[in-house]
Amino acid sequence: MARFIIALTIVVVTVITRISCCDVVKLTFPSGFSLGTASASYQVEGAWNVSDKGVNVWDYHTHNRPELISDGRNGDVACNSYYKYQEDVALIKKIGFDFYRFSISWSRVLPTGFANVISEDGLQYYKNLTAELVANGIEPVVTIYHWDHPKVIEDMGGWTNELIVGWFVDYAEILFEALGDSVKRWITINEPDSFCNGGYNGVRKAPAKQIPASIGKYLCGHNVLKAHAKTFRLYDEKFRETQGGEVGIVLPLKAYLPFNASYEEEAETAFQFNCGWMAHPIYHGDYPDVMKTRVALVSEYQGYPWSRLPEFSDEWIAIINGTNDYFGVNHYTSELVYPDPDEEQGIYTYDNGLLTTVDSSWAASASDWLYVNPSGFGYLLRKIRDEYNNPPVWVTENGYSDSGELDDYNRISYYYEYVREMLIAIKRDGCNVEGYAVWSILDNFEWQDGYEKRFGITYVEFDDADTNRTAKLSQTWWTKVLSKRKLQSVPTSTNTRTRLPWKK
Ligand code: GBH
Repeated sequence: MARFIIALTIVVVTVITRISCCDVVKLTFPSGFSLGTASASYQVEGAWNVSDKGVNVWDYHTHNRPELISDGRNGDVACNSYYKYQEDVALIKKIGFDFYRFSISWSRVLPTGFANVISEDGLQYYKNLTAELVANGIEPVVTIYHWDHPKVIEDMGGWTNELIVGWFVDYAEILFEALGDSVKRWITINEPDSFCNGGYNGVRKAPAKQIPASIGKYLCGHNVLKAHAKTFRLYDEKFRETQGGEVGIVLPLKAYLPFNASYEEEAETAFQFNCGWMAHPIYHGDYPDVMKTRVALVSEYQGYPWSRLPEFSDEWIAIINGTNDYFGVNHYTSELVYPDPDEEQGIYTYDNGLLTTVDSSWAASASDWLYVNPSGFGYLLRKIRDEYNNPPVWVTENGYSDSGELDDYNRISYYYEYVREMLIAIKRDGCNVEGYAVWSILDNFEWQDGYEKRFGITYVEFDDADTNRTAKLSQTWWTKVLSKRKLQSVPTSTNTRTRLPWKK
């Protein structure tokens, strides 16, 4: 009998624990949680040469090196959002999002690249878009820079020239002045790792400069940190008191998981090279120790008389330290990390000394870099909580690519699983996530993948002059999620509408 009672107690306790666990992670959004959707100027606007707009690096890159874009296409027209912004806003409202994250095209606002000429038309477009959002009760979240800087600045070295810091701050100041009464959440720079690596250490992103041995990449990151910090300081000095907004940077973060239990330290190193590269200087002052020692070591091995990772003066460390009002995270996927076996033979190929792979159980997407591993999202959010003293986090992008299916069950299940992980991280683990954005509201120009990889919850007919939009099933699903403020189950696949043969 005693045994039976003990057994019964165990069962009851287990059930209660389970229930309270599930209660904690009921799939509702916390009150005050902000749900939005995102885009970027070059990916959606089109209108690449209207009015007095200047040429930016992506105009130049796609026009001059179409062979570097998988379908040879460009953002000249894209989604036509320059002309269709009212339709876009109406759609965002209909779906029920709280905020819209869009970016500003530097060369549309400053045709010469510099602050000597401000394009009235260019600025007016962003004033109109912002006003339209506000009038419809949608919060504007503005990215100052999402990869499309003026070509003239690239002619002078772009992000590898420290003078860009001043030019960037001039540009940001014009935006704070023009839009800051309505815009309360600013993102200085989107994903330094992506354009510094893709653009100055390879050819996947503009300006496609293959500067050897990550020298260009690290220099780019160095100047990004300075530009971000100076912009933050400017906001503090001139705008914060009257405008009362928040300023942060957005980092592209993968979850780096140990390939097996003995590679915890390697996973930590991968995290520091990815997230810590930008976040450590911003939250703790200076680059992570492991980055400094590893890059110095490999640089020496390669015969450089100095480390390819630049150094900050004490002055710059102080300027950069503490310049994030919130932590912006773009998250899509995970990787498994293990040590490069060559290093045992004394051969140093990679600054971080690591190789990565993916688990064969992770579902694929249309993008070669995106595999589905929802638990990585929770892992990453807890890591940020622990590493940076639980800062307020805004997930500024999360999404899944396919080739344009209208009944996009894979996308719905991706969102369900990933958002569920996020809700658990918030409710069970106390991660301070305040907002989340769906990438993307529309199919759009996917950089080196052209129009072939689609991330939208809305289908866009790029071959039609009207660039018509059609709801995908995931759009309908998000509409329901937003109206209930609760995750909805994933519909099971019945008949599948494949991508449209568009009817004119
Ligand atoms: C985001 O980057 C971008 O902010 C957004 O503009 C884009 O549309 C969206 O993702 C979907 O791609 O070239 O093989 O070295 C996501 C993070 C980081 C993913 C760079 C692709 C390049 C892999 N990206 N990464 S590779």
